[in-house]
Amino acid sequence: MKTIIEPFKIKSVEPIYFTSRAQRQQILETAGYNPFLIKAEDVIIDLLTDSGTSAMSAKQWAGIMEGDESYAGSRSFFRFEHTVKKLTGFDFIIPTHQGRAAEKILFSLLGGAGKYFVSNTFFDTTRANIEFTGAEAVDFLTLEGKTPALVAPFKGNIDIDALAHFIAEKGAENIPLCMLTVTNNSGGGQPVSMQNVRETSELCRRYGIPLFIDACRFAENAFFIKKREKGYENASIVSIVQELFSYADGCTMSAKKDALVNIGGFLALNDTYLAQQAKNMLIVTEGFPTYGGLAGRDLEAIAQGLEEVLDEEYLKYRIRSIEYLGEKIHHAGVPIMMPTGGHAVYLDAKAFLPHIPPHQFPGVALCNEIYLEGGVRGVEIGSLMFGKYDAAGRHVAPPLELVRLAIPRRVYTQSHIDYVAEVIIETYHKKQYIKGHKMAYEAPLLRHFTALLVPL
Ligand code: P61
Repeated sequence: MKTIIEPFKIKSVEPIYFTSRAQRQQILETAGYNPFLIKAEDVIIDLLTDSGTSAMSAKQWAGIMEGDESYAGSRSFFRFEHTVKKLTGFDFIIPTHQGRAAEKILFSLLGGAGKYFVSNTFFDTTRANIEFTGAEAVDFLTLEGKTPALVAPFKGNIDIDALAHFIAEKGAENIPLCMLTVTNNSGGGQPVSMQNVRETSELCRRYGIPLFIDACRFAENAFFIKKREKGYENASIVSIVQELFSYADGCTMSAKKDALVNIGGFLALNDTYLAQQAKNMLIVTEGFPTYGGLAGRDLEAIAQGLEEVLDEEYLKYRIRSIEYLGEKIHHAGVPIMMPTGGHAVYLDAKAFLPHIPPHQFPGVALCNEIYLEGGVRGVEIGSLMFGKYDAAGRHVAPPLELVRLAIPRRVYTQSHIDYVAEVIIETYHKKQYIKGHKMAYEAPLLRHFTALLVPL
């Protein structure tokens, strides 16, 4: 059969509340034109994030009941630890309440003024945790990855030559760590090839720089390797995952993505001394090392989710459902990041709204218009999230202005996605009437969460 179906049945449902266009106009105004400040109940289809929004399986819910809530030495921890070790091969597994808590610990230990951290692209929380220590976060995405309309198999790759040049210029002693984000969330959910991971690892090892994986979407990345990289056609997803981690010295993970849970994360690593320091900090900020920032039941659900996410039928459906939305709107002329990535369709707001300059936040304007049109919530990944000011106070735009429509795992059906496509295409037909926004309030770090804006 040609039709790829959801490889699950639905046992429990939640209502969707409908709003009128006039209501949504009012809601937007009240929210300061910032989609993060809209109440979830006022959203018809919520594509703000794929993080923590997965539907858990019956087996995960059963695991919730099975959770061992002992303070120390919980059985659930050992199940969690065993599963993570089997996949990553790392020696020390440290549970945290979510991804950024793992980042906070890692970068507090390695960071500081005068240090440089390098990556294909750091996600915003990672970048913020680095900058918070006084260090600099530097991205080396390939030119391919910065070209939205270009179709290429591994647009998440790091530019190895640029990285080598940077290491030679700054000195390896000033670069405590290199991180590869798989898939590359800020760059369109694009995968990183095994070859690129291997070559990055070789380069880093030559200079004694530890390589870490930001592993949030490791299974989706592995599926792309299987489908697109020569030599992996017949490899199992597990073996691809294991090979990928074998090139690294550690990872940070937000379990809220590919572990199919609503909360959780971990730091995993091989260095005994660093692991000891990390555990000491964990005790101060998160909790005892056999629960971190989590309950025993959360550890059970993560362990179960990490097994389920490796199912190839699931990954086939998952990647196809993203591609399906991308195909529909692309055929209608909507400019998107090509090809579609692992967890989201990214609209190219620069091409969608060429009349709105970056300092007027084209991505935010587009998000708000899509919400107004059909109650669909996406997230801007562009000047609001990543824009900076130079010494003269001028706005410095990031290379891409995107709107991400992130698809929660196992939550929406095909007709929900058809509805989203219709809303996007309708918005595209009205594009010339969409207006830019200006900032009314911004916080000094991660400003997009709380910013208030007004349409021009
Ligand atoms: C997301 F609007 N991502 O994509 P935590 N690394 C990577 C992530 O994608 C990531 C984290 C680390 C989110 C949630 C989110 O401004 C935003 O478990 C590649 O969320 O701490 C999270 O993992 C951090 C959305 C985060 C945002 C920050 O939607």
